[in-house]
Amino acid sequence: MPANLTPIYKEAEERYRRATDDNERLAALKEMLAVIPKHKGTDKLQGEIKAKIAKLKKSRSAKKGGTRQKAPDNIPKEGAAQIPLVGAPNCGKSQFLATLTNARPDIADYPYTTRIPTTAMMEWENIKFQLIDLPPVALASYEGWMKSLLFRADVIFLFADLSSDDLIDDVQTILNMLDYQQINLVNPDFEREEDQLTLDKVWKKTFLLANKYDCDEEDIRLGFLTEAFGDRFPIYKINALTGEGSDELKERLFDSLGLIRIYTKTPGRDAYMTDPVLLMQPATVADAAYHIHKDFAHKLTYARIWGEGKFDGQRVQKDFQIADGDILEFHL
Ligand SMILES: Nc1nc2c(ncn2[C@@H]2O[C@H](COP(=O)(O)OP(=O)(O)OP(=O)(O)O)[C@@H](O)[C@H]2O)c(=O)[nH]1
Ligand SMILES: [Mg+2]
Repeated sequence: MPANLTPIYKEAEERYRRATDDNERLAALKEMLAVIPKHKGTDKLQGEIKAKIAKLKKSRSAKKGGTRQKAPDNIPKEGAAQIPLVGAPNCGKSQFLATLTNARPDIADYPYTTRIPTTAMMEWENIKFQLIDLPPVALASYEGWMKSLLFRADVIFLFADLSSDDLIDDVQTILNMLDYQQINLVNPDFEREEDQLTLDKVWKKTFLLANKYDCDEEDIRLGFLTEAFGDRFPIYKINALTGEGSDELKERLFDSLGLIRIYTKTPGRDAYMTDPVLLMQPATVADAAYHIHKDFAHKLTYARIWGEGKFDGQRVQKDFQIADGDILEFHL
């Protein structure tokens, strides 16, 4: 039986031949299918068009899947510490990030808003901490890349939601899940003893953030939270909408890192106080010089120091212990 194709069909077919991308091809094929005379003589042709449409749709959705944003399992560290925000759905992690940094993550009053990590810098005095907003740590969303990020973290901010009656269970579930992953959350003051050294377990200094401290019955729930976890973690009352409570937290965070800030100057000039060198405690004049340049440390003969408990410009040797806020002038 002849197909008897109409001019309107032939036009659509011509468009299909000339199409330069899959969207145009798909649109033309659909039109061909819509206008093709429907009788026995075109059955085979209709089948071919349908098969082409199906193939194109499949390849388009495969491409879409391929370009979907992928979560990284390693985020290069910046600033004084890398700190993932860990918590149950909806506890206010993204709100905290939005209020304390320049980032603008999605925030919503429904769970599972955050799907991939967002990184942003939180300022404190003249240094910055790197926060990572994560999807909730819950069975429904926990993926391998999250484990990798948590393994690399310097400190963890664990969130509890003071507006939720489930807050104790939520925190406990997270602790259990992470424990199962060999990630043990500990008090920032915790010092690991030699006999606690295990190769397959990591220990992460953790602050418990009791968020939504502006909600109804917040003090009652805070009481339950303190009873359950107050011995294990320091608890900070936070209002992520305003940032209230975060100053105290940031100060304690810096203390927990065991870092000191050192400033350098050249003779006859003032020190540049906005850009400190960060060193692990305990540190000496030689460590500070080494941080600036390896050769510098070798050539150094002495330094002059300004800081608490020292005479201004006091002459010190390489092995002199330095403290947070000291200004150093190196002499070769
Ligand atoms: N009243 C009050 N509401 C808050 C506070 N922090 C967050 N919220 C609100 O709680 C809801 C959830 O906040 P999100 O920041 O999206 O929560 P999340 O933890 O990132 O949620 P997921 O991405 O789903 O894990 C939003 O409507 C926020 O505005 C707070 O301290 N007080
Ligand atoms: Mg979020």
